[in-house]
Amino acid sequence: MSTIFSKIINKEIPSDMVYQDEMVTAFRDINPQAPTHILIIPNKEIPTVNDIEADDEAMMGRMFHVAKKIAAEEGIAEDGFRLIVNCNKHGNQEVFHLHMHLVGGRQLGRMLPR
Ligand code: DGP
Repeated sequence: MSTIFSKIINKEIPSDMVYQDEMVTAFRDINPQAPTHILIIPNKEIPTVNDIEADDEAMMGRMFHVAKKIAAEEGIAEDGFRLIVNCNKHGNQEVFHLHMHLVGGRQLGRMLPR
């Protein structure tokens, strides 16, 4: 079940791509919630966290390592940032291709309302 993110990976539709390798792709969110808002996604079509398998562990590590590198490039590493992965309905996931939000560049609020 492909989503619009597969078209972004394959460059069939335009995006503000900041990184791509054989495992992951990163591009700026179309609706940024902060000065830096980048999505880091596997090139493999994995709908949700629930669908991650043991063979995906290297790719998941790559997602975190790329997040770290992009945060440094964006100049937000020292001040800090947030990594978010939403899953299914209660997590308000909208696009069913696994993605990690890298959000920063301003003081963020509490992660969850009390
Ligand atoms: P989530 O709620 O975690 O599923 O977040 C999905 C994010 O994907 C949301 O912040 C907006 C972003 N998004 C959706 N469609 C596109 C698109 O076509 N291009 C880009 N760059 N971002 C998109």
